[in-house]
Formats: sequence, C-alpha cells, structure tokens
Amino acid sequence: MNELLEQLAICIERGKVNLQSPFPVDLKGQEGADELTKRAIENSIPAEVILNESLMVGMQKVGDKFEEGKAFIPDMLIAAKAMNAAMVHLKPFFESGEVELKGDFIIGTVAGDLHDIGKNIVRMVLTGGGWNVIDLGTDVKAEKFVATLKEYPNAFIGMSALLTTTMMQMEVTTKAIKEVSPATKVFVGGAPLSQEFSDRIGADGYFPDPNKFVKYLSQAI
Ligand code: B1M
Repeated sequence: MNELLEQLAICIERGKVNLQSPFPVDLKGQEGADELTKRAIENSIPAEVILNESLMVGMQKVGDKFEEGKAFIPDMLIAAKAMNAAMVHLKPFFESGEVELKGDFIIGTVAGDLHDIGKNIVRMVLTGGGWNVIDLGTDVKAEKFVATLKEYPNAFIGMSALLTTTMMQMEVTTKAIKEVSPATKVFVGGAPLSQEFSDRIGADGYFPDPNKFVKYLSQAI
C-alpha cells in the first residue's frame, strides 16, 4: 500500500482525527485523518481508492481489535470521528455527479442500529448519481419507512445494518413495505449481509459496493 494511505489507515484505526487532537498520546503533534486525506487528494489519489484501500482498512482493523477484546467502545467511537473527518474531504467527490434527477430514494439504518458511516457513504454516492435522497437517519423503524414511502410513492428503498441482531429488522421492514406496496423495490447493504440473506427476506438485492449499486439503479429505471 502507498505510504500515505498506510499512515491514513493507522490514523483511522487509532482515532487520530487531526494535527490538534491530543489522542492517541504517542501520535501527539502528528498529522491526522483530516490532513492526510487532504494530502491524498492533492496527490491525485482517487476518492474511491482512499476510501476502500485506506479508511475501510483502518475501520476493519479497529473492528477486529474490538472483537479480540483489544479495543473498546471509545476506540470505535474515536475511529468513527477520524473517519468522519476524512469523509468531509471525500464528500464533494462522491456527490459531484449527474445533475438530472433520476428519482427518489429513501435510505436509513434499521431499528436498533446506530451505525451510519456506511449508510452516509451510500447517500453521498446516490446523491452524486442524480438521486433525490431522503435520509431517515439511524434506528429507523419499519413504520417510518412505510410512512415516508407514502410521501414518496415512487421511491426506491435502501436499508443498512451492521449488526447480526439488527439484520433481522430488515425482514420486518421489507415485509411491511411489500404489504402496502408490493412493487416497491427494497435493497439492503451492510457488512454482515449477503445475497442469500437478501433473497431469504424477500428484498430485491444486496449490494456491498455503493458505486456498483448506483450503476445498477441507473440501469434499472
Ligand atoms: Co460497532 N460493531 N457496535 N460501533 N462497529 C461492528 C459492526 C462490529 C462488527 C465490531 C466487531 O465486533 N468486530 C460489531 C458487530 C458484531 C455483530 O453484529 N456480529 C459491533 C458491535 C458489537 C457494536 C456494539 C453492539 C458494541 C456494544 O455496545 N457492545 C454497538 C452497537 C450500537 C448500536 O448500533 N445499537 C456498536 C457501536 C459502535 C459505535 C457507535 C462505537 C461505532 C459506530 C459509529 C457510527 O457509525 N456513527 C461503531 C463502529 C465504528 C464499528 C466498526 C468498527 C466500523 C463500522 C464502519 O463504520 N465501517 C465495526 C467493525 C467493522 O465494520 N469491521 C463495528 C465502515 C463503513 C464504511 O462500512 O458500514 O460496512 P459499512 O458500509 C459499507 C458497505 O457495507 C456498504 O457501503 C459502505 C461503503 O462501502 N453499505 C451499503 C452499507 N450500508 C449499505 C446500504 C446499502 C448498500 C450498501 O443499501 C442498499
């Protein structure tokens, strides 16, 4: 991996937000996710490469450490803060796209789940792809998706879940949506999911990669 991207991945993993941040103590006075992302862009590294080959790598590492009992909730929180500082710089690249509106897209993280970094990336890529995105945020109950669909009856729906426990909410929500509007297309994404899971709950597709998802949607309309 490019040395700059490697350094940036460490900043995400360790939760080094920017030059000013005093944590972690051994990285005090060094540049953080903020400055290194800016520099990666100045070095013409594509936004997608920065995301997939650096930021996601750092996030995966802190997640693995959490699973092994070597990192704790505050470590994941500060890693998320560093990730958000980096995403500020990538946002314009993901959002600058087609101007002509393709349609409405309702997105949210399912009930009981507070993870929103992945969902926010999907939102940015959809916006860049010309979709009017209605972002319901996190911890979104089935009723809220259904009520919003009534306001935007032709919308596509996307749900995100990061926990094996909240994945099951996708089934509840998909059923509730299909009951009131069988033709509405419902898509799912998030690290613990699979196409097999999507098929099982009656959703219309699982997409791990936001860019491929947006390309698919453009062809589907
Ligand atoms: Co959480 N957490 N967390 N966490 N957290 C995971 C998910 C975990 C895998 C860590 C681990 O143990 N290795 C684990 C889940 C284990 C499991 O379910 N089997 C876990 C746990 C256990 C928990 C808590 C339960 C911990 C606790 O309290 N004991 C708790 C739950 C809180 C809740 O939601 N109710 C919790 C809390 C948190 C924080 C709040 C501290 C923080 C979230 C901050 C935030 O989101 N604002 C956090 C974080 C940061 C993580 C990890 C480290 C990183 C997640 C992330 O942002 N990834 C994570 C470990 C990991 O993922 N390796 C972990 C980067 C993001 C860009 O990827 O979301 O997959 P992702 O999105 C991708 C694709 O999946 C796709 O596009 C994105 C870009 O490529 N995509 C879609 C996502 N949604 C899509 C929707 C679509 C299409 C594509 O629609 C069609």
